[in-house]
Amino acid sequence: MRTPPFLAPFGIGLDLEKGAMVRPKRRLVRRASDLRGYYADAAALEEQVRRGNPVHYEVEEIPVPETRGHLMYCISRILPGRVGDEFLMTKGHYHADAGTAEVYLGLRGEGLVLMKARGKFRAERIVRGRMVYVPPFWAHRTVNTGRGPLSFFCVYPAGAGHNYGDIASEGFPRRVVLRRGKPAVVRSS
Ligand code: M6P
Ligand code: ZN
Repeated sequence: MRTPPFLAPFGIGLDLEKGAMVRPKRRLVRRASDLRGYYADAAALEEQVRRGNPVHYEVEEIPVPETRGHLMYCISRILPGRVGDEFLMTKGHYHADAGTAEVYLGLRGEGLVLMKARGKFRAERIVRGRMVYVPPFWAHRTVNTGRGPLSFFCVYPAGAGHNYGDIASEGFPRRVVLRRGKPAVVRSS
């Protein structure tokens, strides 16, 4: 195993009210067109792509080396809205190094962290002041069920990597949809 790169300590600003990183150095922006194949209502997604291809979520980082020993941290912000009746969500992933965990801390808004592993499924609520622990081997996807943006802080081993392929092909066993005016977790058909 390689020795982690030696770095000087540093501090950064987090705007906890906005749920944003102060002066992020890297920003991952995912728009409707990046989410093709993830939502049940593909036609509703294409309609969004045609109508300006809006941003669905963003991840802000001041990155550290992506190697063992370091901890990557970020703030993710999922915009409010739906594709058809399904609430906006992240793609979701396993870690490429599957035996690595992740911690989320809710900063703003409300949502659910969907997790699956070895035939099991769990959904944990995420809101300001609530921490969600994603254990090793659990795929994770976050859904914004609120009327405003959902922001959360994340920390995970910097060498973990993202495995999207398995989720892109298998999906999650449940979806989060609007039913009678409220979010509901339903079986994926
Ligand atoms: C969280 C973390 C990030 C991830 C982001 C968006 O903040 O898990 O590592 O990139 O959510 O999720 P995804 O990569 O699944 O689109
Ligand atoms: Zn992760």
